[in-house]
Amino acid sequence: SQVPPTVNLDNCDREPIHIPGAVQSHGALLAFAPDGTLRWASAGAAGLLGVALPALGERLGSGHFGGDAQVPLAIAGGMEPIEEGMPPLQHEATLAGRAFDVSVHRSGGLAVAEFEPRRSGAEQPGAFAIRAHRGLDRLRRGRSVQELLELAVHEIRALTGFDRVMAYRFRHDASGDVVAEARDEALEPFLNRRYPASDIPAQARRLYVTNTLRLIADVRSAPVPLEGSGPPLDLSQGVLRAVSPVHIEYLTNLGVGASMSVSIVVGGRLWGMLACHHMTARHVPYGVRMACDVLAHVLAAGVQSQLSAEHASRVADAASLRGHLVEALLVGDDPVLSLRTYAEELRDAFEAQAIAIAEGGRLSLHGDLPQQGVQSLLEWLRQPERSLDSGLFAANAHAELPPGIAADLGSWCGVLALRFDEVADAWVVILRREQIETISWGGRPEKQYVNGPLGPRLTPRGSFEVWKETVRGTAVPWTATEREIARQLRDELGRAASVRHAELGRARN
Ligand code: BLA
Repeated sequence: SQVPPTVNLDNCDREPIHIPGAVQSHGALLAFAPDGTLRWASAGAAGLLGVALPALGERLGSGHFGGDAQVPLAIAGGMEPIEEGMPPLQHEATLAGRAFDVSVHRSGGLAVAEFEPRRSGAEQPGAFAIRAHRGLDRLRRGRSVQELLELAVHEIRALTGFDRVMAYRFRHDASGDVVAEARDEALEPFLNRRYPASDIPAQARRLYVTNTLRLIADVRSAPVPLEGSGPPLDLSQGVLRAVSPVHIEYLTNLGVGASMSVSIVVGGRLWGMLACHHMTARHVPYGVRMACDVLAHVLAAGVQSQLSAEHASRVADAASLRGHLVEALLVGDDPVLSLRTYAEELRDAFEAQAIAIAEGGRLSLHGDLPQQGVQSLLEWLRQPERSLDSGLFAANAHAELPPGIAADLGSWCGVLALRFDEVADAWVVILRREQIETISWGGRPEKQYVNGPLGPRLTPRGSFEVWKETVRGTAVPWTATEREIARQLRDELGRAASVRHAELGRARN
């Protein structure tokens, strides 16, 4: 087997999951060289397919595949039009009277054919196509990112019958939130839970950008080894690739019997996933999986356009708020009083939790802020050696502030400070709380999970505890857009302040 002898919590981001040397047990894999020589076969493939196959190292002949030339032709088809790394081509085959879905792709110069038996009694393709089409139609009506995700989890659940379907949205640091969920009422809700980046290691995320759907049909069944020789077979584009044992333990601890996830790729990045659980084994037919994949593509396109719209409206709102602030500053006598009127709008525009406005020794606080902490922060910022980047200071961790100030600020770890008037020493300080303070664990505390050999880490609660450790003393970082909005705010308030000083000067003369 290609799997390192011990995959554990410390090395699982280096586990080569693309070459597991095994497939899942619900199908069979055969890999042929261009001359028709069988190079790799999953153990017991002939039995699962019910036909004679060439021995390893032998070439395909007329006696194989029940004499049906269609199958070898389909496999050979995988050599010609598809390049390495491209998704599989799809075929159907009937072997010994049983129907199979056959996915063929190219890997390491070989044509890799993966066979999945079709369940009898499956829905008629025509009826299914109509259902899938209606689902897509409903999805297209989503008018916000949240609405799109809620529609998507319901549609995927309706198409597949999974016990639980979640929309998982990645955050700035690759941790993720369950932001929508459709589930069997009997199951504990996972909505609003947050998981650390390490629950889906980097190599898995990279793989999921190109291979956007994977099914783990039976978590409890042992993987079937590949037999053959040569360099390990890369199954990145495969549909039967055996799953990392660490992830199997996670799913087992959760009591999950089958899992499917579909990537939501936005702008070439893994933006989120639709993650499905079934409490028992579940083989989702290839055609249904493809419909889910199409749905995820439509979803991703919808998300992308909603995100651009949200960005545009945020920038526009900020511009109009700036207009109000400048006007207030110009007509009012007292900058602190003038800006104070807009404290709540400012706070919301920056998705912050508090605002401080200062001029000289005066300080106006909005939100549950410690006065001493803000005062010592301002004293520190005022020091001439503090080189502000065009009048702006941004931090999102206690570690970026002197320890004494961090201690005085308590749970306020995110600081975006702008000095808009050097003469009057006037500041707007926007503050965010520690991430831990802004989210609570959504699960029932009494819910006990069974632990596997790697312990409680691989359970939702263990996972959440890990997330808390990794973000202690940090706030959500300020985005490029927010810094830009802050810079523009500083510039325009600065100009308004100069105008005021000039007018006051004239009035005095
Ligand atoms: C893969 N981890 C995954 C996947 C998900 C998660 C959705 C995609 C595979 C799938 O469809 O099941 C994570 N799944 C979750 C989370 C929830 C969920 C958070 O349902 C919450 C309800 N996993 C760990 C740790 C490691 C790890 C600590 O928790 C390693 C240190 C590894 N996760 C891991 C690996 C994969 C994975 C290696 C890739 C599996 C594969 O494709 O082979």
